[in-house]
Amino acid sequence: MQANVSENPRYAVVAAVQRPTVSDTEFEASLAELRDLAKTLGFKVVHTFTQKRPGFDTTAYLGAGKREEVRRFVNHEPAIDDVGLAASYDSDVVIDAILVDHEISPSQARNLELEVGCEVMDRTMVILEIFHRNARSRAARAQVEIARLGYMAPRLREAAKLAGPQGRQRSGVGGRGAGESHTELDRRKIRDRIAELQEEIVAMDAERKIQRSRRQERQGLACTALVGYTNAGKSTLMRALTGSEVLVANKLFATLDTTVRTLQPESVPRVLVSDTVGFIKNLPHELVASFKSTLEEALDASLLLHVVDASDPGFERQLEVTDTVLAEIGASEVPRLLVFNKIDCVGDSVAQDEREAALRERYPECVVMSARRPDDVARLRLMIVRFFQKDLVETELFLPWSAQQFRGELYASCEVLEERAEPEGAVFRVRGEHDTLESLRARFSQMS
Ligand SMILES: Nc1nc2c(ncn2[C@@H]2O[C@H](COP(=O)(O)OP(=O)(O)O)[C@@H](O)[C@H]2O)c(=O)[nH]1
Ligand SMILES: [Mg+2]
Repeated sequence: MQANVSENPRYAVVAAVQRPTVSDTEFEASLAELRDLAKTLGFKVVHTFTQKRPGFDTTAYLGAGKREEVRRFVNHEPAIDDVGLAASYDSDVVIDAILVDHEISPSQARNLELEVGCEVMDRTMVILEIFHRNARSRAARAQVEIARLGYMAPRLREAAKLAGPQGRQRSGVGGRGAGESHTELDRRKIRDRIAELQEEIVAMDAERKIQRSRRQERQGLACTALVGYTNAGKSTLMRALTGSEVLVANKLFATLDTTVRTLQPESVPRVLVSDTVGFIKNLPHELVASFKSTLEEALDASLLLHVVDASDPGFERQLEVTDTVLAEIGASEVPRLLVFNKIDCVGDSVAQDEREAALRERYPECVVMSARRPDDVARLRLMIVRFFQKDLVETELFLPWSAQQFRGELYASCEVLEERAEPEGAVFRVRGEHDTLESLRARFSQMS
């Protein structure tokens, strides 16, 4: 996901209505999550507008006064009551979007867009865009397209109204992809397309399972994937573990994206780390299927790093949901390392020690750490490497002096722990895969 953080920053404001049934804590948590999601899309959120209302009316999500406040803010006009909002961001910044923390109706969106003068994206659209960017397999792409079509269908007519007789296309994120190419389609065509995609998914399902097992066998790659809720620190850990921004130049992944990198410093075997689309606390139910299929790519990993924000009061529930969903997509069999991150965010050092002890007691195999502490990251790296080395064996190989041209190959195919010279040649103490080492041994013995 990190790779998609936009080349040129775009700016947005967030707006949300708090209804009486929603507690302050819930409301704040949802807003914080929306801001995280916005960041994932490359938006810089410059302000959050909130309002308490008993409900929404059918045409307007925000009240008239609030809409005017947002309009003035977005258009760099002074605030009405001199609250000083307009001065809180640079005058040359252009606000590209207003992000609304609910799924709003097409007409609510259209009205707000007309009034404020910039694109409106609701929570569902923000999430759909993230899935769209993260869906890599054909099945995931199809699933996300279904969700997008379902979402866009009722909005197309509103978009057409907004565009006016010239048929101007909506710009920006919301108008791209499924939206853009389907503006002319009527609802029947959308239904047909959805049905077609669903058939494709069924057909792909079988094929995909075969591909996955083949892919792993063939490549023999050591892959680990980071899974967990948005904001748990997956991308931060990914960066800390892989260090460089260098793309993995492996054919399998080169076409995908930069969310796959090599564990650094490199190990034997070389370990690939991949980031996945994060779990979302307030995931609209119509997006569940596309979320799961986007996450399914985590199944290609041999080890899952389940990252949990230890400082989040709701972490236990998140942990359960993650486990359940992983089971639903068939990932229960994939070995898993439970990583409690952000321990540095839990109060003072006494509180941190207490939390760590409690976590260790409850989840004996877990890692408790902070992605901000290099020692912790190094420790996690070692655990990952150990996992992939557990099937490796140690042995000694003898290479005659007359066959030193094989040194390079030896070093490339296993880890050399020690090397010593003997009268007839060099003896290497090595660690590697059993089969690899035995085939080397067989060849070296022919040399003497
Ligand atoms: N204090 C602290 N902050 C962290 C830690 N890990 C991540 N963060 C911060 O938490 C926020 C979310 O991290 P990110 O990696 O984007 O989470 P993701 O959504 O799981 O990819 C960022 O602001 C990070 O800088 C940690 O261990 N300690
Ligand atoms: Mg991330």
